[in-house]
Amino acid sequence: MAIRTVATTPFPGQRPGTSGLRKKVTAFQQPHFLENFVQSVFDMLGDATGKTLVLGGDGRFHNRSAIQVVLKMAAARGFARVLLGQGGILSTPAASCVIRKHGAMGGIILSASHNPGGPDGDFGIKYNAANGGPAPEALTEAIYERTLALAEYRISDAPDIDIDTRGEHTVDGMRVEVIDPVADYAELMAQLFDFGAIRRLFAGGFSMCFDAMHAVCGPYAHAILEGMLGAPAGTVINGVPLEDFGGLHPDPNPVNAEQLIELMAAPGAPDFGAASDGDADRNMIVGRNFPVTPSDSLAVLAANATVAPGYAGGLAGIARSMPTSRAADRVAEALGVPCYETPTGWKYFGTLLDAGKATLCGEESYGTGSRHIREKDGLWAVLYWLNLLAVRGGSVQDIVTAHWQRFGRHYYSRHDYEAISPDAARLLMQDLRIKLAYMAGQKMNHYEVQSADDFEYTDPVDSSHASQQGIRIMMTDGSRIVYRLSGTGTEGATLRVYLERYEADPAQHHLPTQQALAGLIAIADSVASIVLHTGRTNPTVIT
Ligand code: VG1
Ligand code: CO
Repeated sequence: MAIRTVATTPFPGQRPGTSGLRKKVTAFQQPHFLENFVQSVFDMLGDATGKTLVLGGDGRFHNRSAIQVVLKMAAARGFARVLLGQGGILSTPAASCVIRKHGAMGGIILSASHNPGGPDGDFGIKYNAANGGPAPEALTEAIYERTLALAEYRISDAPDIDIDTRGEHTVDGMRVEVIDPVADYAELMAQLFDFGAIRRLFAGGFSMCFDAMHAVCGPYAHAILEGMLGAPAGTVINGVPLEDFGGLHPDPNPVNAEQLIELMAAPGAPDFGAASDGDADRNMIVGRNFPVTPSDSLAVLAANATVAPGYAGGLAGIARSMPTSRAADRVAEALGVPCYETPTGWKYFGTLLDAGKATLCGEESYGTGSRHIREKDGLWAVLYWLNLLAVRGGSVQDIVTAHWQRFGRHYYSRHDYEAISPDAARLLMQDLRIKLAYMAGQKMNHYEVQSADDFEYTDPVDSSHASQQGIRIMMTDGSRIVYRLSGTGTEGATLRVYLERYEADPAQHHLPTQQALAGLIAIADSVASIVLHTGRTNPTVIT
């Protein structure tokens, strides 16, 4: 067997976005496309001699053939060992867990997360560092620069290996250990949560529906919920990972997880519902006829953190992405701990977690996580809720409404305008930036603008800087409108408009969300001239 050096030419668009490089499967199927990116990642890493790489993916179409390519390139790069999830499967949180537990140099995760899959869908790849977290911006930019200059890559001509049989294999002298994708992760969960209490909850007749959306969480949810915790068989639905997610859009929100939402609203609904996304790092929590917003979920977990044994010592701090509602800030204030506001994307939480400054983190996009790994973690959040329900009793709705009574309610919604023209999206943002300087003090309906800016962030740990992270319009009553462009889409541009209104009065906590936000929604449209720029009169998705 030999290592071949293959001549190649750069692909112009290989800049990682909010979470890795995502493109259509057809883009990844072009000769050299995947290889170029993997070589560019490898070129940015130090000496791999004696080092371990973790490898796995969310099982979507193209995963299995991409795994073979990465293995052969890792052998050519000189890695001593690869830990590969059986069948090429590792959820994003499990990959983070395995990297940390086994002291790997890093990991490659093949996933386009919440993006649709299948031959006409999306594929993706991201590199996670030794702390188990997504490569920081400086590294992803260096990788991108490298893709633009790449002239060759190195790959072994060893044959494909059997990725479905656990145990040791060899690729050109490099050891490949095919591991159980669930075991390390399940062991970690059992350390963090009171599995005894949750087992008793299920034994007492508590019912749940977990929708794995035919994505990678299925095996994890089956093993942990139905296996270790004794939930009845059938608790997990859509639990078999499929290459095209069975045609579902594996994004756990009330629009895409329609089956779960309907079930939770029907007579005789289970006590508790949850769903996770393509790579199992997102979660949606649903009570009986009562979806919980991710921002509220973060705040509720933070306020009740000590119910779980892994967090019995309390929180050092909370971190949330800028567009996430400020419900968590109120909890942090009450607990007397700091609340950090970061740009969108889990990579910005890494330094805070490594430095012990934050214990819990969250994003409005159905992402919650903690210091236990360096990625958001869907099933972890679900287990946290189960632990809370087991200890506190009552329903999801009871817990959330009691939380609102104590802290006030942050009405929250995100309006997405998908697949709009990139030029129109850029113009809209440019126009908004020009308007920023004149906005403070302006009266809009019954709101008054307190301040407006383009969010910038300086990392309190390593002082790295990120600018143009979203335009914020902040009202004197604490309400906010935020605009930013998505960094994960693969078709045109996606405009996200985030709306938040604070309501202290419990008598006003029962309003339908869109109604409560109607005034802000009208302002958001007129300030940014959304209809004019995009030609759209309505958002594509409202969550
Ligand atoms: C979106 C979300 C962001 C999340 C990212 C990755 O990014 O808004 O909060 O971290 O997806 O999630 P964007 O740039 O499209 O708004 V996942 O589960 O797709 O890796
Ligand atoms: Co995801």
